[in-house]
Amino acid sequence: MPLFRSKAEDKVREAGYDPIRLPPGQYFTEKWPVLHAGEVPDVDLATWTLELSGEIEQPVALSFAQLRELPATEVTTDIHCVTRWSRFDAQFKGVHWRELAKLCRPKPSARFAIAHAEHGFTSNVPLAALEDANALIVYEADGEPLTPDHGYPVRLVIPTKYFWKSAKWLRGIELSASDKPGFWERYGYNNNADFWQEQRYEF
Ligand SMILES: Nc1nc2c(c(=O)[nH]1)N[C@H]1C(S)=C(S)[C@@H](COP(=O)(O)O)O[C@H]1N2
Ligand SMILES: [Mo]
Repeated sequence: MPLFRSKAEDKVREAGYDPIRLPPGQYFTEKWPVLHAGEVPDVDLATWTLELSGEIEQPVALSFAQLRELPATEVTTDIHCVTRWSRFDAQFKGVHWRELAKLCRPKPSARFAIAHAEHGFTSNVPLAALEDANALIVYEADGEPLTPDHGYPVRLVIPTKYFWKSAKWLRGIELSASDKPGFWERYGYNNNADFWQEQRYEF
């Protein structure tokens, strides 16, 4: 798609960014589209917990206040949706996995991270993708609390993968010795989801 590519790159250049940041088959948007299956959940912070489970030494359930008390990390990163929009320099604030790992102490057998969200939604990544310096358990985006449609109160952001891996309305992280394909992966999306290699769909 050379024509599409050059037009898409022109848009990136006009916006003042280096087009090398645009993965193949993507176009640049300044907006932040909303994408998910099902309804935006109603979340009650008073009963909300984030649960760490699976291949860990210490099961953990954190309230929202407890999560906010952990050391915070801020990350500026590009996000790439499989439906082809890319947004540059999105700002996220939250807790890095290393802080949660101190509490739950992953076992050596832990190789995959399964994100559990409201309504039974799951997404799966190798543990290394969760440990990435720019991956984050997020409660603020662009300087504001997450809005309900972007995952309030807490979402995952895994910037090394297509954005469907970044579960909104996160309720737990399960470490597993074996991989467990999540909602979109079972629907036919590529399990690895590397946007530089255009790993979009399995068929
Ligand atoms: N809980 C949940 N999280 C989800 C999804 C979903 O359907 N449910 N969809 C994913 C998809 S396909 C994308 S592209 C991103 C979109 O996030 P945004 O709406 O904040 O842009 O959320 C991801 N996280
Ligand atoms: Mo998506």
